[in-house]
Amino acid sequence: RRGKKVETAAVAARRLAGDASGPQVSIIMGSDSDWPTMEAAAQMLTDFNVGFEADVVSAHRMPEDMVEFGRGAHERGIKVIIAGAGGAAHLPGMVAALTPLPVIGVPVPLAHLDGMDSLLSIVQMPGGVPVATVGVGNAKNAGLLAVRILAASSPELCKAMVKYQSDLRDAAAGKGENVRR
Ligand code: RP5
Repeated sequence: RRGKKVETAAVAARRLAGDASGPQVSIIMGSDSDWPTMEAAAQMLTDFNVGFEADVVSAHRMPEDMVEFGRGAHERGIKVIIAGAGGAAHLPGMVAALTPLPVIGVPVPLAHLDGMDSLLSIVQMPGGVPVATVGVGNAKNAGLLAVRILAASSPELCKAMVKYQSDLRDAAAGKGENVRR
């Protein structure tokens, strides 16, 4: 990051989300340094026209803010939380303990251990406190999973997801033609 201007998560989220009022999804992360990974979730939500907010809520450096966020998210109308963190990645699990909402965890890979530390910290939750964990660095799938959760009660979003899947199929089949030739 040094020497390079990095757009902060909150600023970039405002840019992507436009004027979206009443966000349905909250994207939180342990540090601004997680944003280059987490941005893919914001992009998916933007593509499906789902309102979201994004900010840094560090479990270790801002524990009181994390508790306030976790206790209040559902009262603010948030429906799904996407939480990303790297290393000793306690944020998704702690927020899942505080909120009744579904929490999707994104293991952010850091310089050491290739994200295995983040993955195991997020995925190994005790029974009773679920975190839907996506693959290491796969914030795109976190965004898509949030859309699918919302689509269960939104015919419009469900239709958009069916179209997305049909496009995926066409793209894959198109590539297959090249292989067969
Ligand atoms: C974690 O520590 C964050 O989620 C981030 O992945 C990692 C490093 O944070 P910085 O030192 O870059 O702020 O809590």
